[in-house]
Amino acid sequence: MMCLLKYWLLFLVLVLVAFADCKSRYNRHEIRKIPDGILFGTATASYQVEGAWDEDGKSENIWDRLTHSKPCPVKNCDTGDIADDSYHQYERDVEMMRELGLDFYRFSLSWSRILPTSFPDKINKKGVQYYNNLIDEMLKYNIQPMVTLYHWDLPQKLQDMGGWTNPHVVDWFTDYARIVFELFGDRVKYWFTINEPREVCYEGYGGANFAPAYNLSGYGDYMCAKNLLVAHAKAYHMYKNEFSRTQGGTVGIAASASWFEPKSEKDAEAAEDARQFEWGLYTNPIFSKNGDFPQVVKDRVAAKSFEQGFFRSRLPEFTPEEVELVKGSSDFLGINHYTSKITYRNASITTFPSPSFYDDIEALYDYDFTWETAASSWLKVVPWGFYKLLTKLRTDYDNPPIYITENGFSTRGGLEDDSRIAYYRQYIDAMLDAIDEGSDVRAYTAWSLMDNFEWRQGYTERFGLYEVDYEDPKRTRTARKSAYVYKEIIRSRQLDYHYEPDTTLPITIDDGQ
Ligand code: GBH
Repeated sequence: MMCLLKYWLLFLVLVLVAFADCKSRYNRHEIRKIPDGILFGTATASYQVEGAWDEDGKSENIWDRLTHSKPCPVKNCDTGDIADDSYHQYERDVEMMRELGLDFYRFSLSWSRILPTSFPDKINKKGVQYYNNLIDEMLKYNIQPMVTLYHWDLPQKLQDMGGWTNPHVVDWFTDYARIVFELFGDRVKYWFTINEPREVCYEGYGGANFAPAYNLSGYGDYMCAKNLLVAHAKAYHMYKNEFSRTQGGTVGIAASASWFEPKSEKDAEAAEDARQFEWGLYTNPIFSKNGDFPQVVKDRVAAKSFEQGFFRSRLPEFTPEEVELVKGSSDFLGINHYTSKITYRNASITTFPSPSFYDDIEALYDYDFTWETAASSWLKVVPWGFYKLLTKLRTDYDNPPIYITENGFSTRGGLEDDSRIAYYRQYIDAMLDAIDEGSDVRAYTAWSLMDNFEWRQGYTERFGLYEVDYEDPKRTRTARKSAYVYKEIIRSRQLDYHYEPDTTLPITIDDGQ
């Protein structure tokens, strides 16, 4: 009798365990196959890794200016003056790419390193040589370069003339793009014009978080948005018309997109508004069937502007020609995705100054207290938000080819980074769910190859698969546990939550060269 009871209890426990397992969707115990053809890589950006800020003829850019200003605006007064010293250590960087077995590496070019006057009248040979060395070293080992033309480090001279709020930036950017396609397009087949328009325009011109920290919310951000999209589109068409035939590459943009989840059913509209203001502003003009800024953004900003006494909308209009120029100006949609936010509307709360970008959205953001947090306070672990985002992009934009151009997790350092490993597994799992349902995801990029200058947070928040020692003049890089795991995901092309690497063994190069 006792014995039977024991078996009965055991059975009960098993049923409970099985049930709990079904419920935690992103903690699967089966091994999941990754479809063939999806490329895997890592990413960095020029200002965050290169260092050599005034070496070999490079001129000042807006992040040099911001980090050198007093009082220093960055945690610990950190700067990118030396950063990871990749300007001198690109061979080690490529060695790490080989250790990981990457298909590609996404990096960005420093405009003021290539064109010290900002303009095409002078090309800095030494700066060009650095990128040639990096590209050639990667290609030696069959690692594809994916190159971003602009990841936030505008030449200071152009900023002095208004930067992205000056419509002439369209010419400045296309001239720079032409030089870059001519210099590197024989070997580079994947191009991204601009990294994260939202961060360029909102964080730099609307807010004061990023350079140039203009703090002109509700004007500067919208002016930037229009010019940036036209600049992107002009560069895209120039490539298609003048370089495509001989170089045969593909060109797109990399937009940041968080998922905005409604707090309750009645907040569905607030969440959708947030999505349209936060990323639709940049993706709708390119990827929607009709082009142009999202209707809700146009209507809301115009209505508020008139109420506020303006003679015209604070959101500049595209001409019909510009709508056509921008529409469809991308071979694929690059998405940088990290996290989600809870969104709601509460008319009695007036938190934002008027006019401002957030006053225009009329939505409030929050986090669910059950969500795990990275070292970056904004970065909560919400893998299902990634799935929902990919699903929405598929349905809203008629299933465009998608490159996940960034996804990653921050810690405060240390080689045993199980929380980062859990993040990557769950997010890749969520991505595979969307792919199973038809999303056309072609590439996945982990941010980042190694720790680097994390903007206003300096070196306090670490995103690297490799740890960088900033006390060491050589900026020695060491593989974290997550590097071993990412390598195994790429090698085996499968997701296995139970895989435990032996980190006492060195991470080795298996590319057979
Ligand atoms: C990406 O931006 C960048 O492309 C990359 O350079 C960066 O290193 C990486 O993410 C990690 O941050 O401090 O609460 O005001 C991601 C978008 C926009 C997320 C700014 C953090 C600041 C939030 N980021 N945001 S807060």
